[in-house]
Amino acid sequence: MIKFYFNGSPNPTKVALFLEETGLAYEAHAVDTRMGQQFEPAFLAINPNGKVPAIVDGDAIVFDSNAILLYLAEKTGQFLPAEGPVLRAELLSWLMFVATGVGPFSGQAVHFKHFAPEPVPYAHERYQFEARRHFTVLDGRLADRRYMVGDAYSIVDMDVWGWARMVPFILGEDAWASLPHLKRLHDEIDARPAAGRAKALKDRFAFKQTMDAEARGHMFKHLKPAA
Ligand SMILES: N[C@@H](CCC(=O)N[C@@H](CS)C(=O)NCC(=O)O)C(=O)O
Repeated sequence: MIKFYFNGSPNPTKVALFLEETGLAYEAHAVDTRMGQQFEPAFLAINPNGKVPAIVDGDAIVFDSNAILLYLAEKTGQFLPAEGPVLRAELLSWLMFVATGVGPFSGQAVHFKHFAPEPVPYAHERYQFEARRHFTVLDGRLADRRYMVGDAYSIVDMDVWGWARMVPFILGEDAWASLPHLKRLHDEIDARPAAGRAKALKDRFAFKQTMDAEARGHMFKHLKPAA
């Protein structure tokens, strides 16, 4: 039975989507990052980076959402594009694009838009610009194709959905108007029963809801404690 360490944020939710799409047997383990559970020794032994998601599959430990998607897709043979070097190259390129671009820039955009203790206009504008630019690259990719790679729904689409869900929160409620192709893919995936189950998984656990001083202390370690 796969152990799935998660919270309700974008990176774990795309792995939850894969687990729900495939029906793989898994046991969900909540890691409440607002309570600092990502830094407990037992979890750091699984992911020394102290972030979710991570999975334990027998003797195999995998952390980082894109590594987990690729690992599970290869293990099951599901949601991978057809074989061949051309589609394999596209799969790796787009997975890495989401892993190193869309995710980190969106994360920083969210931080400076919603959570920074004081306004930092330069950082806010830079990360808004870069997050929007990355989503625009995805939108362009989807302008003349239904799915990100090949002609079938794959782990790259799940990866994109995980962050696309957050577009209004990251860029603002009006952002969808300029990302119609990405919105179309988001809506298609979001309507799948497995996506509904993936999003609802967090509701089975009592995650801390408030981003108070204690939560900020756990999640933004560089902040000095209040005097
Ligand atoms: N590159 C990692 C990023 C994981 C990540 O940033 N996880 C966030 C939630 S989406 C987290 O655990 N944050 C807790 C913290 O930063 O302390 C992935 O794709 O899985």
